[in-house]
Amino acid sequence: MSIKKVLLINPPIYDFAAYDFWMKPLGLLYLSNILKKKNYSVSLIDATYRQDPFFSNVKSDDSGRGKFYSKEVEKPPVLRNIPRKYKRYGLPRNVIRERIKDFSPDVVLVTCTMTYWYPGVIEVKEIINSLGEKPTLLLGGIYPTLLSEHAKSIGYDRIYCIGDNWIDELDITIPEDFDLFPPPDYSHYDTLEYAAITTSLGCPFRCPYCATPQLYREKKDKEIHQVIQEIEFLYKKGIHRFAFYDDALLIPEDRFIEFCYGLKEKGISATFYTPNGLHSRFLSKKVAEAMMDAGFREPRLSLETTDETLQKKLEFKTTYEEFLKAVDNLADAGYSKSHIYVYLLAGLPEQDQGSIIKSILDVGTIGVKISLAEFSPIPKTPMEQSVPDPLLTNNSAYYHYRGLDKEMEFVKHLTLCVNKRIDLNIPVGKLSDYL
Ligand code: B12
Ligand code: SF4
Repeated sequence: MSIKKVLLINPPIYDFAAYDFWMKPLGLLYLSNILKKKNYSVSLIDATYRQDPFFSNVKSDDSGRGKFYSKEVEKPPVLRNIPRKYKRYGLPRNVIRERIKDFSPDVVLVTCTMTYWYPGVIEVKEIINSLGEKPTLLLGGIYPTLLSEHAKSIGYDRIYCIGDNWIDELDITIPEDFDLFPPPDYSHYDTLEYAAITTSLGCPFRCPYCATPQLYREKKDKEIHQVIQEIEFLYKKGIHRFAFYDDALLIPEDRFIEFCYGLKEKGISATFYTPNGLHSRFLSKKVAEAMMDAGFREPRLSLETTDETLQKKLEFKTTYEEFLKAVDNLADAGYSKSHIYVYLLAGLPEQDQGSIIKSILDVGTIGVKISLAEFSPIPKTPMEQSVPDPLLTNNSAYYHYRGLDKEMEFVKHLTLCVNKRIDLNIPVGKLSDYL
């Protein structure tokens, strides 16, 4: 029998916290168009699509973000001691089951973005097993790429890592060259508050805590006129918010500036977001002006720490001076400092609490807001750690596992207070003000 129907599934999320921070299964959306070119009939079940007709009363903020539908679930034994609620986010199991049954696929492609989200992958397998007819079940994405042996043990018919470009069961190739990728296929969604988009895959830096260098040997760019076309197409369909998934959007600088002016030339008057931190070193005056002009809002910068010794260990992605210059450039281009967010890493090995606190106060003092990213060790990176179960590398579980609850609670509290003071235009002051 020849294969006709292919179902793409973005599974529900099992986590202590999850928020629709412009989250879309971009990998599956590219695959959808690759499959359609080969005349497959393709359908998508995105369990975390908040505008799904199943949900009612969905609220979003001004930027299109919002809470997922969730239900508390029992913690797996390895997480039992974590003093937080564990939840399942997304469409209920029976809804997913019915939709799979209705479509009756020949092949099912499941993705998984975070290594510790594998319980959703197991759930999809269980649902499929409970159905009469058994489609071919394939798993791909970041989880199987970083944790192949673990992923194999779940029992899918086959797993695909990033770089395994030939999909045997479907007779399709994921192009090696990002230029040859089709646009992401957003036709599966009736309503969209935003679209995720990327102009590139990979990053030229090699930060020891990050998986990107393990996923992509080098940075691969798409021709900017192609990305502009993709955005224009969606814009004409009424989508006016875009979130970039690039790891290194500003590199090279000239390409980014050309991109911004290209958007303007096409008359695209949308709002653009950068949920992944921007590289301060490349945020020149010209880049800041182009960003402002094109409609980039709430820019997010990567800094990680203001501690120079630690910065050296993190391979100098950016220096504090470069970061200060980037903030000045953004402010000169018209961004209010209180609308600029800065990623700081907390809970790194060899990072004591004093160093995190100092970073928070340093950054707060210049009047920009802090976004705290909790460190968790990622498989295959130089900072990988051996843990009894990948679930323990969940960023909300790992610091508990290391006995750092009190310290992390305090730095999170400090971040909230500092951000509040910035909103209220009150001087950030010193540590003793917060004790
Ligand atoms: C965009 C992004 C986000 C977005 C949302 C992503 C999403 N949809 O869930 C935001 C900004 C919200 C985010 C948040 C976080 N992220 Co993030 N994020 C990324 C990023 C940059 C890109 C992912 C992506 O969509 N890539 C583009 C698509 C096209 O690639 P893809 O999904 O791999 O798909 C390709 C292939 O895999 C294949 N494919 C995919 N599925 C399938 C299925 C089959 C069957 C087949 C054959 C093929 C296939 O097809 C595609 C074509 O090439 C990655 C890094 C990276 N460069 O991958 C980090 C990454 C996934 N994030 C990471 C982390 C740590 C986080 C945070 C925890 C950060 C923090 N400390 O706060 C949070 C957690 C969020 C939460 N709990 O809700 C880690 C993952 C860690 C882990 N243990 O797995 C990564 C790898 C970055 C890193 N630091 O190393 N993230
Ligand atoms: S600059 Fe960002 S994406 Fe690139 S390796 Fe470092 S942390 Fe990863």
